[in-house]
Amino acid sequence: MTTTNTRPRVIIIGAGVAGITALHTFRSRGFTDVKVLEKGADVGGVWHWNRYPGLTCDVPSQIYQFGFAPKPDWSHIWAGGAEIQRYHRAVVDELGLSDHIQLNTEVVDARWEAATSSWTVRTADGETLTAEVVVCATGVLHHPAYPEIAGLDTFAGEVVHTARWDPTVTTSGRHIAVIGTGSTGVQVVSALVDDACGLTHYVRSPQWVLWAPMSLRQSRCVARLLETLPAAHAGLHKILLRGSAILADITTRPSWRRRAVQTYARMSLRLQVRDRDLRDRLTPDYEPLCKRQVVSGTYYRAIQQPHAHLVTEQITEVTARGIRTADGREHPTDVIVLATGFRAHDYMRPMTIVGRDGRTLDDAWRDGPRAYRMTAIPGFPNLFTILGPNSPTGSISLQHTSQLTADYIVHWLEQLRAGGVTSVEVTDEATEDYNRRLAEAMEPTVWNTGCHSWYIEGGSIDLFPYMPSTLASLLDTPDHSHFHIGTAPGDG
Ligand code: N01
Repeated sequence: MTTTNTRPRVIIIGAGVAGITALHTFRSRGFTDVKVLEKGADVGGVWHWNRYPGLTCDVPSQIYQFGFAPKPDWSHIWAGGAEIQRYHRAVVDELGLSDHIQLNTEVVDARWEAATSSWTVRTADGETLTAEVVVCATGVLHHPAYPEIAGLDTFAGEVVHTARWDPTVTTSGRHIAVIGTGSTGVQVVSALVDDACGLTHYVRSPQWVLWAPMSLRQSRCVARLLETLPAAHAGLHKILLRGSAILADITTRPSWRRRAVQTYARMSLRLQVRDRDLRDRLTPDYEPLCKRQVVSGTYYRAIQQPHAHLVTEQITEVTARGIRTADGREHPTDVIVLATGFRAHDYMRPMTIVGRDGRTLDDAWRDGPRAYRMTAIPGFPNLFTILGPNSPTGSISLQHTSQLTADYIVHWLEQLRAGGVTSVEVTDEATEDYNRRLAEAMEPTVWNTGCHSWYIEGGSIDLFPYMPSTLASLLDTPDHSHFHIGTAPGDG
């Protein structure tokens, strides 16, 4: 039976997928004093901040949803960004979570107060809040990475980053430059090319682009069936979770299945791009599946339109009129679209987080982010992260990982609720040991065979090598011997 108690008070930072999952999970387990502080003007995290043309989830929507809020009636198999964002808003409203989320509130500082075993949290507006527990659900893909290109600030036209899209920028009938060829660059090129007067895609490192029918609609009959048979819907979700584990396995471990997908990637390029020179320039210098996989049903067609151009020469500078490349050519441009990704290194920053004995997170993570079971950090009592260091990425459901981590945190909230326990802090030894085992587990995977992920390159957050089943078992047995348990005076 669920008991209610206002202690511990919990502050969750961030109202994206992880923050919404945590809020709902904690409340449904009887924790009533839970507040989410969200910097943005709405919930949704990346789906609130990213609004670029063509934004589509490249993970099927029937898996890209909360287990506790199934949505049978997605319009497409791979839903667009606006529909996903509406879903987040609807979930928050329908589950009665809105009143617990404070929008437009940026946390700038969180400090552990040993005397009261609580965190003091300050916001950019000068508000001060106190809670026994802080949960950072701040997301890795948050801070846009702006490239350092000489002259970018002298450009006379408009410059827009995909992660902060400006809807007032006109792209129709203009010459557009898109820089970057990750999942975002490929989507934005496909979306802008039709109405542009000319579009040039600047590709520093070509990517393998797996063909998939991304514009496929989900049939109304499927929606009706899933609506009528919730058990079948839940079953489909489970099957898709298993499928994502197989995909993660394909991505990380050498096998015949991996080779089959690699062949499919090569065929996707070969069959869609018949021009040999263009194909050569679109061919990466690494094996397929060595980076987070890009999926598109339209990119290769888009780049072959007569008014589309692929430029693989290095960019040397931006001039007032356009972009100059290493061959000395200046490419006239009206709008520069930066699809240059995120500063993953800045995870949980620029907040100042000060733990026990004045230790800052910057100190603790000087050699890179690390945590015990992806969520607890030595030196930071009563503080947890969701989708933190080494969390599964790529094809594994973020909602599922968030749910498992939130359930794990609930265990510690229950200890704090039971009375007597005032603080829980993972030990250094347990964290060391966990990260050593993590490195060992990665040994037979591609991450140690010269194949690097976007996470390793961009932010030293490695792909977690475990599958959802083992992930669940890693998170479901909190081990008290690995934690310092603080108790109130007199409680021993
Ligand atoms: O960013 P990226 P993204 N000059 O970091 C290039 C998720 N996502 O926004 O490879 C020229 O992948 C850089 O070139 P290089 C997904 O998890 C999900 O596309 O460094 N180019 C690269 O091509 C993904 O992993 C969905 O040589 C420069 C690009 O910019 C993550 O977001 C949809 C440059 C950055 O690629 C990030 O993807 C979209 C320079 N100076 C995204 N600087 C879903 O559907 C950088 N680049 C779930």
